[in-house]
Amino acid sequence: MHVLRRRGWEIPERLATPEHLFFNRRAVLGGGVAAAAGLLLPSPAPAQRVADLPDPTKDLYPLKRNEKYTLDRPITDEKLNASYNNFYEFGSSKLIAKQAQALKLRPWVIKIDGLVEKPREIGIDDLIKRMPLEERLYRHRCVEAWSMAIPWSGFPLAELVKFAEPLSGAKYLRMESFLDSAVASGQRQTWYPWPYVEGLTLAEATNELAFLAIGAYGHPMPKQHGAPLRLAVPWKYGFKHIKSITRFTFTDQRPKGFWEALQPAEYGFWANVNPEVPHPRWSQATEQLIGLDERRPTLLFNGYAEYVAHLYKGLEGERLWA
Ligand SMILES: Nc1nc2c(c(=O)[nH]1)N[C@H]1C(S)=C(S)[C@@H](COP(=O)(O)O)O[C@H]1N2
Ligand SMILES: [Mo]
Repeated sequence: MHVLRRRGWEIPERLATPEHLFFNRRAVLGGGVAAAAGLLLPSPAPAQRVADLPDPTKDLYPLKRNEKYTLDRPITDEKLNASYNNFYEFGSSKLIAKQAQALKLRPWVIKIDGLVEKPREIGIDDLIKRMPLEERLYRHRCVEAWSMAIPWSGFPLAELVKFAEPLSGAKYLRMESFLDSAVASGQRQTWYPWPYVEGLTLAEATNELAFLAIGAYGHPMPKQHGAPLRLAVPWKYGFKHIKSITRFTFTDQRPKGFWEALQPAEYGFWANVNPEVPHPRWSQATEQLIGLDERRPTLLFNGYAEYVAHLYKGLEGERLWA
């Protein structure tokens, strides 16, 4: 069975057809692909077969590490990181890794719309092919006062912005996660404002630190970390790091994030890390390093001030730190 599925990837049709059309057609045609590949075996149900395809990005790894971004702490143990997650689509506990395996990663179509030259849809693999890939070591500081350090693989968000060709009126980038309550049980909890949304100013989105991750720890992104495409903005609290993105919208309206929509008294748009500004219910002065028996003082902008402090000049009157 494995060989059959693998060959499905190698047929010329895949190379000649935009990915999202290919997948859609394939799902419709079912056994047609196997027939085209000259295989006469009966094929399993199309939906099941699409979900079981091997990850087409796995041969990209390992990616070359960009040594510019260094850590002041060890990389978090991979197993721990993969079993301690926030992904409310799959429940409010940290133990959602198992449930998250229900997420189907292909086809994965990304919509780019709003104030752009030309709205478009692009399959994740077609997008990845166009982007300059690298590995970066980033700190991650959750608003809940714990932190990790992760080797992400991916590409600068600025490259996606360039690809999208925003119009001059675009001031913000709104990002949206997948919406599928059939696989994500948390999305059946209708009191949450699904889908998960986050936003950045265009100046933030094109800052060199803003990164779109497609992998972690030298391989494709585990589902629980937000495969196949997840944001990393390490100077901001963790909830800005939207997972499993399906849509990028360029707009002149400040986007309202999932947590801001749910609890505006506690969570806002900027959400920059600042140890001196407490959350309404707890201090942000220190953080627990996950996997290490250690609490450390939290750093302003999570230690990334030299890259991003200039973005907030003149905005001191705003609520920059929640
Ligand atoms: N779609 C989506 N993205 C999300 C979340 C979520 O619940 N849903 N949680 C956020 C929070 S609060 C954190 S701390 C990080 C956790 O990422 P990790 O599980 O890879 O550590 O994801 C962020 N992105
Ligand atoms: Mo978080």
